[in-house]
Amino acid sequence: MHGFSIQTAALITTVADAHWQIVSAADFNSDGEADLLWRNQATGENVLWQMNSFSIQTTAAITTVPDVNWQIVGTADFNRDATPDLVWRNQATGENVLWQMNSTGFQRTIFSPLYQTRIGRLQALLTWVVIAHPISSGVTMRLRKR
Ligand SMILES: [Ca+2]
Ligand SMILES: [Ca+2]
Repeated sequence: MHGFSIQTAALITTVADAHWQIVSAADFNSDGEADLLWRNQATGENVLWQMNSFSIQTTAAITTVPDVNWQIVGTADFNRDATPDLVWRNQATGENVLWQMNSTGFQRTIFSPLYQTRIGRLQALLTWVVIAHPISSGVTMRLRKR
């Protein structure tokens, strides 16, 4: 590595079921610590681990999306409310959906999609990937061929 070195490494909780995959690491509750978003590739369940450095602070289930063709392909704050939002892409149909996320409650934070907006149907362009780009007035998206 050039200019980078590992400062600390620590084991976090083992998840034996390999269907669970980490699909995003972002600070979903704005406490300055990155959190881990998991998606089960078999059941479509989605779970957020709110992290405190290397330990799990709390876990919260968010809306299950049973159709596993839907995959989270991007995480960025699209509406500038300091909460990361989720970009979903259906690998079978090419549909793309943005979930603007919010957190409510004080001690027990609940994450849910605020609303869903269909952001484009690109059935013929399944080989394209979505890239989020921060710009001065917010975040825009563009597609790049794989
Ligand atoms: Ca956090
Ligand atoms: Ca947001």
